[in-house]
Amino acid sequence: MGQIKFDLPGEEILSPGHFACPGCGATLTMRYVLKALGRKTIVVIPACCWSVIDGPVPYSAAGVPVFHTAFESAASTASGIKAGLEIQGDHETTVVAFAGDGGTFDIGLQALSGAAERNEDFIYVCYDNEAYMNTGIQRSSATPFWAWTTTTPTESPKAEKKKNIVEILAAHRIPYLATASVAYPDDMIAKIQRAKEIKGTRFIHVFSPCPPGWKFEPEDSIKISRMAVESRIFPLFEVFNGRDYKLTREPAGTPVRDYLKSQGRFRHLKESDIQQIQSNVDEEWERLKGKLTFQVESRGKSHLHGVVDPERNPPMRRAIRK
Ligand SMILES: Cc1ncc(C[n+]2csc(CCOP(=O)(O)OP(=O)(O)O)c2C)c(N)n1
Ligand code: SF4
Ligand SMILES: [Mg+2]
Repeated sequence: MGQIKFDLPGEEILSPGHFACPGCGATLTMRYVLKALGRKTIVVIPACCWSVIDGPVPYSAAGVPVFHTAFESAASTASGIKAGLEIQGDHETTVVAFAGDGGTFDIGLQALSGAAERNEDFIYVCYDNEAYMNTGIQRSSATPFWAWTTTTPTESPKAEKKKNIVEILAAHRIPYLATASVAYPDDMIAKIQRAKEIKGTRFIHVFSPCPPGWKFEPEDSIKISRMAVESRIFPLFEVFNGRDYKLTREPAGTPVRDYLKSQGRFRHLKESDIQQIQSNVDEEWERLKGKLTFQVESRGKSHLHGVVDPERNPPMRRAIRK
């Protein structure tokens, strides 16, 4: 595949002196989030790899104020910080909860659901590396079906499917949610910038590869992320008000086999397991297709925007329906 070059907008806010492993998707995610939001941002980080990546006190690689909070409380802490800023008359600063999949799909879900139900005014970014990486690669409810982790060894890999966090958040009817991938930084930055313009709870679910946790070489992070999108394992889309679904990239529909073969955590899979995973992915894709409200945006041609509920949010340009 030829080289793709991007002109990434925005200032480089994340400093290079961080503690992440090479090829860390979670760190690229933070880099793009900060580029998209700028310096008037406060980041809330619960216990996760990013508690370490940011650096030891008094150092911080993030380049913006960071509030390190308890594992289960990213969404409630972000709600409180936003409320405090409002009381001080600061209506400008963006508050971002930045949490892993364990802190989002599992232990932080109650606080997140409460905040989403109240439509608290912050952006929640879940960097999903599909396990509890910081404590040694334990299974989370975001771990994919049949994957190896240290708590789901190859003799009994994870027998449950990945929890559909996007559908859970969509059921809260929040104004904006989107999936994003570090392999498509232009798409991710556009989504974060769109989220910034909307008031209320906004949720971004980012596919964030982890070389030591998934067992692959750091230089393959982007290739693997691209394979996840193109095989429809992790489609890129947006949901407005829990109702209007819009695909932002038409996936090629490549077989899941290449993706699975690229990582040691799937090394134990038999051909029948791969077929099972392919049929699971096909089923989810058909479900998603059935929900799409919008045409796919072809770069530089159409200008489709979602409809945001005017009662909860400032009006946006109307979308062109199918
Ligand atoms: C209440 C509580 N339980 C357990 C822990 C230990 N702990 C710290 S980070 C972490 C894993 C976090 O996983 P995830 O949210 O997926 O982020 P990642 O480490 O993968 O970046 C765990 C279990 C904790 N800090 N607090
Ligand atoms: S263990 Fe994974 S998520 Fe954590 S810093 Fe290393 S690459 Fe990033
Ligand atoms: Mg994780």
